[in-house]
Order: sequence, then structure tokens, then C-alpha cells
Amino acid sequence: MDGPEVQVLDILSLRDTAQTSVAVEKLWSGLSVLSDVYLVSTVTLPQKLGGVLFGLYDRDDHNKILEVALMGKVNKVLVRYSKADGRLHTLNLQNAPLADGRSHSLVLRLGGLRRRSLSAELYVDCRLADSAASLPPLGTSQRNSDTVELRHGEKTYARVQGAVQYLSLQLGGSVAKAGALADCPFQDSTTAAGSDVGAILGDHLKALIGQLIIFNQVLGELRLDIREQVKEMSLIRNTILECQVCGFHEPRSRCSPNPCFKGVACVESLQFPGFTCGSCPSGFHGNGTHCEDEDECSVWPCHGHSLCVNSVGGFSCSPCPLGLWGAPVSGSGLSFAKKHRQECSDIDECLEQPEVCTTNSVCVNTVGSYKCGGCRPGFLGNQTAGCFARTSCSGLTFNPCDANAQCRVERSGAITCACNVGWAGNGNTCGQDSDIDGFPDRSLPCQDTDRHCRQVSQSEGSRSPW
Ligand SMILES: [Ca+2]
Ligand SMILES: [Ca+2]
Repeated sequence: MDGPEVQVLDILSLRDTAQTSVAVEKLWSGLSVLSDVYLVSTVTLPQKLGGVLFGLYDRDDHNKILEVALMGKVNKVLVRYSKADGRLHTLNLQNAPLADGRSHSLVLRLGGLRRRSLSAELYVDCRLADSAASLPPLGTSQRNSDTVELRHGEKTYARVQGAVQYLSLQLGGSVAKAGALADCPFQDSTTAAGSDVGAILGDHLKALIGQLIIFNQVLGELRLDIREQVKEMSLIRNTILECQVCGFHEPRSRCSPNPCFKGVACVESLQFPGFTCGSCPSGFHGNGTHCEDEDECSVWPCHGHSLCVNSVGGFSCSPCPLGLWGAPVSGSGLSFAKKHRQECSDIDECLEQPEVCTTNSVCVNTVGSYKCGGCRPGFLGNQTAGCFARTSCSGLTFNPCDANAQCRVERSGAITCACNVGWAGNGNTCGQDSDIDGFPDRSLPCQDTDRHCRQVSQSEGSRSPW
């Protein structure tokens, strides 16, 4: 059906009124029998500029019958046409960025001309830009083609430094055919040749597909936008996190208040949960957030007879047992406890505390204690009474002197005894000497050579000094 009936009217090639009239007539008769009409054009528009591209007007009252205008500022194509009741209907087709100084192709399809509702599709640069369906029908029946005037925007566009390179109307045919005029590789639609029902369904389907395509395009753009937004957000977040001088940085810190165990350093982190804790303090084990006391006593750091006391964060050993000596041990941590075991060594009491046993007695050192034995050789006595030299002035038992004599230790260590005044004898034994002549009143039972043990005789009295 598309084949021989399809006509293409090259608008720009219409040179005179006669040619134009023929073209208008063809168009006018086409509108009443055809299903689709296509406007195909290639234009160049400077930034934000636009203008009427094609229009049909009533020669008598100058009313618009059909007008297609490009709105460069808002990227729209405005289609205005008079409805059956003579009033003007305006159709806005979006997503048409045509005004950027470059050449663009556009294909506008007006479909469903013989039905009760009109549909429209706009392709820009071979892509569906926008579509509309269920539009009020075109009011053409009451006009005669003689009163219709055709105008196009070639001169207007040239005035604003733009151009209309190509402009034609395709009467009937398919989108694919119209696309071919604009070098667009559209696929041929099968519905165009179907029945009315098929055509209606096809129009709706086309409109639906068109909307879906646009929706997809919008989604794709949105996705790109969201990706950009996410990038920017993470950039801003990182900037804020790294910004030390920002006043609001500190209060938002994940380390304030410190979420780590008491005394453990907290470092801000970009990874979840936003902070990192240092290692647990000495004497504790855990992940830095939760730390538990280590039981140092479990590695037996104390001496076998000392008491180990585990405390929160540390331990201590009781002092070495009696008789042993060692430095006090306390600290924190299992490794410390393993390296610093309590050492208790014996005290040599005999050497360090000579007075623990009686002077001149035997002292024997033992591990953890000592023993006191008997008196050393040359001494007599015991631990209770003391140990004395066999002769000495110290104890009554070993004093060789008479009770009435003076005991004296000479420098040589020898002991000498001398009878007190009024007494005479050899010192070891003394007798009363009433006349104080150095001789006892009576002979004494002692042996001596200096006669002081004997009473002096009368015969010997002549030898006295008196
Ligand atoms: Ca502990
Ligand atoms: Ca000892």
C-alpha cells in the first residue's frame, strides 16, 4: 500500500505560486484520505533561536490551519492546528535540542488523520524525542484548498544565521520511508499497512513504545545523574572528614566520646564503623574495644611458698617466705609474668646476723633457716648460759679467782687474780690478813712459792720490815 501512493512534496523546490498551489492541493486531498503525513526536514539554528518551519494558513482570515515551529530556547517543537470547531490546539513536543548551531534532522509524523483522534511522533536526529496520542482531530473538511496558503521558514531562518537545508512532506507511507529522506535507518513498520483496528492498535503501540523509549532514555540519564551525585557526595563527605579546621569536624568525630576500652587510643577511619581502636593496655587482652584482664597467676610467676595475687591489669607476689630473701615482684601482662619470676634465695643468718646464736657457739646455716650448736672449742657452756673461755673473769663458773680477789685480764690475755686489801694469798685462794702484812692470818691450802699462802713464822718475823 505504501508503494505507488506515497508522494513526497519537496517544499523548498516550489518556485512559484502555481507549483505551490499544486502542492497544496495534493496535500489537501491527501489529508482527507491518508492515514499519515510526515514532515521531514534538516535545519540549522543558532543557540536559543527558533521560528516557524512550516505552516498552512487561511488566506482569508489568516488563521492558522497547521503550523510547526521550533522553540530553540526550550528545546521544544510546537505544533498548532485548528480543530474541527475552528479553535486552535497546541501540542508541545519535548526533547528537541535543535538550536546549537549544528545541523539536525527531524521527522514529525501526524498519524490517525482519518480517525477520531490524532497521534504525533517527533524524531530528532533519527531518535524518537517525544510522542503524543489521543489528540483532537485536524479540522480540514470545511476548507477549500484554494484558500490555503503554504509558508516555510527558509528565509526567516536565514535571517537569524540559521538554515533550512531540507524540507519536504511525505503523504502516506511509513516512518521508515520518511526516515530515509532524512538518512535515518528506521525499520519498516508492518502495522501501517494493516486494518483500521490494526492501525489504531499500531498507533497506540507506537505511542506506547515511543513513551517507553523516552522513559528508558530518561532513566538512563537519571542513572548517569545519580552516579555523578554519588561521586560528588562521597567527595564532599571525604573532604569534610579530612577537614581538620572545620569547626563541626570534632563534635562529629566517631572517637568522641572514645568508643574504645579505657586508655586505648582511637583513630578515625573511613571504613565501617568509622574508627579503629589501638591494642589493649598491658595486662589486658581483647580487640581494643573490649579488653579483659589477663590472669598472670596462671603462669606461676611467684615462689612456691609465696602467694600470687591477680588484680585488674596486673598481679603481685607476697614477700619471700621467712628465711629467704628476694626483690618484691609485681607487674602486668602474661609475658612480663613469664620473664620476671619471683626469685627467693637463702639468707646466711650465721654471716649476716652473727648474734642469732650465742657468742662463741657453733652456727649452721640451712636453706630458709639456721641452727645453733654447742660452744666452739675452748669454750664451755650452752646456748642458754652462754659460752665462755675455760678461764675468764666473765662468769663465776670459770673465774679462777677467790671470792675476795680481783680478777684481771692482762693484755696477753692471761688471767691474774689479786687478793683484796685485808686479804692475802695467791689470788686463787685468799685468807684474812688482819695486820695487813701481806700474809694470811692462817696458812692457806694453796701451793705457792712466794709464801703468801703460809702464815709467816716468829723466826721469820725478823725478816719482816717491822
Ligand atoms: Ca591481672
Ligand atoms: Ca639460712
